[in-house]
Amino acid sequence: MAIYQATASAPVNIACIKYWGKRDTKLILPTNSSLSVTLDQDHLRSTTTSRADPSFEKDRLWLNSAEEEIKEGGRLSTCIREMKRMRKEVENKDASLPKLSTYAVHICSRNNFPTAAGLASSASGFAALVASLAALYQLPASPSELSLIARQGSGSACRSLFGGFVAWEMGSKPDGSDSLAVEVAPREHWPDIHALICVVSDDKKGTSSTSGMQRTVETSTLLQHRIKYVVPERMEAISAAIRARDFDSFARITMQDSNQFHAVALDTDPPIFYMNDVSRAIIALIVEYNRVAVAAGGKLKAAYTYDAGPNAVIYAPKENLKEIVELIVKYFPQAEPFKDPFALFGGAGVQ
Ligand code: 2P0
Repeated sequence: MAIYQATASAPVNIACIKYWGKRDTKLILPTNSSLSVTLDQDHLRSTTTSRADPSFEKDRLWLNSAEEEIKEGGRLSTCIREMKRMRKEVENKDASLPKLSTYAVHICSRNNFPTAAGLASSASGFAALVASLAALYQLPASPSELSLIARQGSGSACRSLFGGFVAWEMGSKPDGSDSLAVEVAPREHWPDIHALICVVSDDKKGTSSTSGMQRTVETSTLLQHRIKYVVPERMEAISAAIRARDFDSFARITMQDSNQFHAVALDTDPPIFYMNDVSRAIIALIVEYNRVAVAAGGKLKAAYTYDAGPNAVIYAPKENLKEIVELIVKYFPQAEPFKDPFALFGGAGVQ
C-alpha cells in the first residue's frame, strides 16, 4: 500500500504596513494592502503533516495534539476544499495519478510558540497547512497561487508563503483572484535586518483580530482616511526603502504605521486597546534611543512595531542588537532572555 503523506513548515510574519479591515469577510479580502517581514527563526514556526488515505472516513485536524473541529463552511474546510479542487484539476489532466482528491485527509499541526499570544500563530498555521497539502498533492502551484488559498484561512497567512519581504496586494476583483502575496525582496537582499521579539505578555488576547477589525470597519472614520490617503503611498515608499536597503526610511514608515494601526483601533467604537503600559514604555525607550542617535548626526537605529497585542517587535540592523538588548534589560530589569513573563527571544535573521 502506498503512503501519501507530506510535511511542511512555515514561519511567522510581522507586518510593517498593517492589514486591518476586510471588504469581504467570507473571501477575506482586505480594505488595504499590507507588507511584512517573514521571520527566520526555528522557534517561531508551524509544522504540519498531511496524510491522505482511502480508509479515512472524514477530514480531521489536530493542533498541538488536540483535535479541532473542522466546521462545515468554515475557514479550515474552505482551505482543504480548495486544495482538493486544485488536486482534482491535476488528476483530470493525468489519469495515471492516484485519486487523492477523493480521499479524506488527516492533518497534524504544531506551533513551537504560544498559540494566540499575539504572535501571529494563524499566519504560520494556515501557511503551513496549505504548503503541506500542496506537497501532498504535488501541485505545480507557485507561492503566490498558494497564497490565494492561505488568505482564505487567515488574511495574514498569505504573506507567510514567502520568506523575506512580502507584500499582500489587496486586489480589486470581487472574486479575490488578484488579492495575493508577492515577494518584494528575498531575505538575502537585506540579511542585516534582524527582529527582536519582546514578549510583554503571553496571555490570550482580549479582542480577536477578526472581530476587532470588523468593528473598526463599521465604526472608524480614521480607517477610511488611512485606506484612501495613507497606505497606498506608504506601500510604495517602504518597498523603495527595502529595495534601497534604506533602514532610516524603513524604520520611520514602520513606526508610523504601527502608530496609525493602534490609533485606528482606538478610533473603533467601543475602543480597542492592544498595547499596555509596558508596550508604551518600550516605545519611549526606542524613541529616545533614536533621538540620541539623530542628535549626534546619525540615523534611526531601531524600529518598533506592535500587532493585535502588547508584544513588541523591534527591527534593527545587526550591529545595534546588542546595545538594544542591554538597554531593555537595564530599563526592564524583570526582562530575562528566554524566560517568562517577559521573555526576550529572537535576534535571528529574517527569512
Ligand atoms: C497584520 N494583523 O498585518 C495585522 C496587524 C494584526 C495587526 O493580520 O481575520 O489574524 O484571520 O484575516 O490575519 C491579524 O489578522 O485576521 C493581522 P483574519 P488575521 O499582521
